[in-house]
Amino acid sequence: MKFLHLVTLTTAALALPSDTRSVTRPQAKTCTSPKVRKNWAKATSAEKRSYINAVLCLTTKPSRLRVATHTTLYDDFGYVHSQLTNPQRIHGEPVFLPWHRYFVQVYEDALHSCGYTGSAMYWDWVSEWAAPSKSAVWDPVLGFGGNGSDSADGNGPSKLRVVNGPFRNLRPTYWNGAVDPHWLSRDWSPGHPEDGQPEMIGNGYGPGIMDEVNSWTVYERFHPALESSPHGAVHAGVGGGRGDMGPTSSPNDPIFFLHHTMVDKVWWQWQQRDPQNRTFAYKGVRNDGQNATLADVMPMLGLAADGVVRDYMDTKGGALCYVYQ
Ligand SMILES: [Cu+2]
Repeated sequence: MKFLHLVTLTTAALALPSDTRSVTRPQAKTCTSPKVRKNWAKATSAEKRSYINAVLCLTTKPSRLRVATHTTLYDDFGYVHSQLTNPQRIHGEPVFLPWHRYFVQVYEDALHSCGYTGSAMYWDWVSEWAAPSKSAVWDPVLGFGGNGSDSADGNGPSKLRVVNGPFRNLRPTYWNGAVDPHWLSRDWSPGHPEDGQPEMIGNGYGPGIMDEVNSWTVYERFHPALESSPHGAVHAGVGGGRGDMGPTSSPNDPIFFLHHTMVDKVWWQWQQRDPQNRTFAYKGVRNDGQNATLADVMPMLGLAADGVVRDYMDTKGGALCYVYQ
């Protein structure tokens, strides 16, 4: 029943993409002391511990969606992302950037409900592209653990269980839209030194690609460049074929949010280079064939209120109040 209800809601939202009646608009407020989003590698041990504990705490909170029994608030993020990817409503179209910006904010708010007082943090893969596996984000104590292993107990050969770190006993419920409880998995892409290719498809987010992405001056060119590589390369580099970062349920891997906070930082920096022209620059063709507008509604399927694109363009206005370090 609940599932059918959700499907109905989704269909209605598709039919009325600019309908704002069911949407919560932010109260008029000024952003006087924006939160500062930090690089994970530069955060203090106490900040990292607090973040990790809050992520684990999400697995103890009841689901806001209740679409399957025994799911938690942790699972809701993978579920919502999966549902909105099939049919495709949040990738390959202009809403990709503001929707994921909103999604990261919803996640940060959820972490706050678990005692975390800091801001979202990012994995700076732009500066770590040459040796991504050496990043502090994979630390087994103050990070997210490392690669998966096919010799580990549990998942069988189709998913490589993460064997160390604070999330080694994490059991996400969904896999690519289906109920399929499994251990958190990663399948890092190997490097090919003979071809000068770094591990985890590092050249997909190296200086050459980033210069190209940042060279675009209009949103309708900048957005697709950012979404394909680097964004897609990081998903594929970490998730491979047998890890959670690959399929549509990629928010199962807590690194997803550090990755998407970095994507958001790259967009923010692009906006900052010409704030007058770029803060509200939003253009392109939606997957339904219509032109994208700032009044477009961004669905959250009950995880949070649906949002309006305009409220998520300026990180120091509308529904948001943060900057990047
Ligand atoms: Cu996504």
